[in-house]
Order: sequence, then C-alpha cells, then structure tokens
Amino acid sequence: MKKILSVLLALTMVLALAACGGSSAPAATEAAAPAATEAAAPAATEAAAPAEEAGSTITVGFAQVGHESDWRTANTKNYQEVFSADNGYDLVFVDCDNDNAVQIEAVRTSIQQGVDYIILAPIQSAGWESVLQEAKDAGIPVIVADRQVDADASMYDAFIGTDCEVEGELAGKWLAEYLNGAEANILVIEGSVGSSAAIGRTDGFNAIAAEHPEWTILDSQSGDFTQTGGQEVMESFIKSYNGKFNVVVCQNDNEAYGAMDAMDAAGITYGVDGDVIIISYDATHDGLKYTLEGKINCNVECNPIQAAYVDTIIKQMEAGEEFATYTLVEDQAFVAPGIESAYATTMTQEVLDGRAY
Ligand code: GZL
Repeated sequence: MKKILSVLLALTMVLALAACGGSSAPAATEAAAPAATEAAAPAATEAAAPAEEAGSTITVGFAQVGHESDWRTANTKNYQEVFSADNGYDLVFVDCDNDNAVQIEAVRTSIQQGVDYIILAPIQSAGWESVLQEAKDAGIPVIVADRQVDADASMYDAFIGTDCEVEGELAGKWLAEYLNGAEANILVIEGSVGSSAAIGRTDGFNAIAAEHPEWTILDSQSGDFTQTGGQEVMESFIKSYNGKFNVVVCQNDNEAYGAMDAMDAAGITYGVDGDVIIISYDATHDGLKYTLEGKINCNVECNPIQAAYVDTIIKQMEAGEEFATYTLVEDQAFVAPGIESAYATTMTQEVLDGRAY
C-alpha cells in the first residue's frame, strides 16, 4: 500500500452545482463529460502534491450503494473493470446493501485501513459531514460518485455523476409534449428515501408539473429502486386508484418492471397501446427493450458508465496535476416507436444494439 503523502489541495474554485437533488446556484463553470468513453476535460482547479513513488499500487476503498438494480450492477461492473490490478489499483470494494449505517462503517474502515483514496456512492445524501471530516483529518481524498451528499463541496475532493433534477425535468417536459394539454392523473413510484437520485427526480418532475394545472399527482411512494418495491407500491396504488390514473412515473427501470407485473395481474393496460403511460428512468438494456416494445412510453437515461472519469481524476491527483472537482455525466431520453419528440430519441433495434450497458 502506497504511503500517503500529505496531499496539499489548493482549492481555487469549487464547483458546487445542483445535481441529483442539490439546489445550490450553479457555479461559474462545470466539466461536462461528453460521452462515457472520453475523459472529462479537467475544469480544474486543484493541484495535489505528486505521488511519492511512481507506479506503486493505489489502494481505493469503494463504498458502493448496494445491488438494488440493473443500473447498480452495470455501475459496479464498470468500476471493477476500470479499477483493476492491471490498471494499478487494489480495489477494496464494499457492497453496502442499501444500508446507510453499513456504508458509514465501510468508509470509516477504509480510513482506519489507511487507503489512498475513498470513492463514496452515498445511499443517502444526509449525515456525511463527520465521516468526511475524519477522512480529511486522515489526509485521504474522497471522491463522491453517482449520487450527491448534502455536505459542502469543500468537505470532499471531487464529484462525478449525473443531474437527477435535470432528469426529472426532462421527464416532465416530455410528458407535457406528449399529452399536449390533456389531463393527467399521475402516480409516482419514487426511488430510495433520502437518496439524491429520488429527491432530484421528484423535484425536477414536480417543477414541471407545477406549470400544468391539468395534471394531478394522486400519490407518490418509495419503491426503493427495486422490482419488488415497484410491484408492491403499484399493487397498493391499484387498490386505491384503479380506474383513476393514466400516468405512472417509475424512478428506475426495476420499479417499472414491478409496476408492469402488478398492472398485468390487475388487467390494466399500459404503454403506447394501453390506458396508462409509463415513464421510467435509467435506460438500462431491458428498460430500453421494453421501450422499444412500446410497453414503456419514455425512458430517461442515467448513465452508469462513470469509472473512467474517477480513474482519470485519481491519476491526475497522483501526478500532482489539476483535476475536475465536478464532472457531470450527460444523459438523454428515449421514447417508444411511433413517438416523435423534441426531448428524446425514438427507439429502434439499432439504438438498442448500440448501447454500452
Ligand atoms: C442514479 C442512481 C440510481 C438509479 C437506480 O444516479 O443512483 O440508483 O437510478 C439505482 O437504478 O438504484
């Protein structure tokens, strides 16, 4: 394990933009990461002391959310491919099983082990200040990935992820375009309570809904980003609102699969030829397969291929080079065949075959 130099981070600018539930005003600039295969251009602003020994193994403690969804599986696979021994890493990976206490303990263990870097994909946004201070006191850089923490950006060294509030807005804008003034009675299956992904998608969608008095959000419950959760919430919704709703917003694909199962069992039709419009998030392979089949009307992407950006930042820190403190992985949306949209790409088999995950 490489001895850790006291890393002198001269913050000259911190980019603390709203993302996945954040609400701070946008900072001067951001490093928009174009496609998942290109390293983000460093917007930078950091200079770290060069690593003591070039070529030594870099030990990284990664506290991952869990294994709750297809998206998470793709995200984990991407990190395990990039943070390999051949690429100079010893990855200490912890699947925190969607348990916030386990995740806090996993980060503390990494600090005690004296890893070189910590990657944190926070299950919940709140409650990270003291642990981040402990990492700072130990001189261990922390990179927040995928989801946001509520702590000030000065409490960690970089963020790489998507903007879930923008994703929520995109879903709302598409629905407004698709309904074209028609009434909507909406049920929402939210993601994990307290996660910046659920908060952001909810806030973003609700901001658009507020512009449409012809829309009513009948109910909104957490399905915890799981298929079981999506089915259970949809079953409960059907008991309360059968025949009264025409839109279901699922905050990830696995929840959408569960909701589809519940509606199938109740004889409720959905998709482009059904009574209920389904909006989903993640645009994973199966989610886009259902979108191509017309079962999901609109699927808003959240790109899980993020590890290369983190690898680049760590290597830049190791070399004492400037690095991006805020990297936004760009998203897009997809719609079922037959739907033309200014906000989304119409699905084809070619689009599906060309996807990276
Ligand atoms: C979004 C990510 C969410 C996905 C879910 O950035 O954190 O967590 O949308 C996953 O599928 O469980």
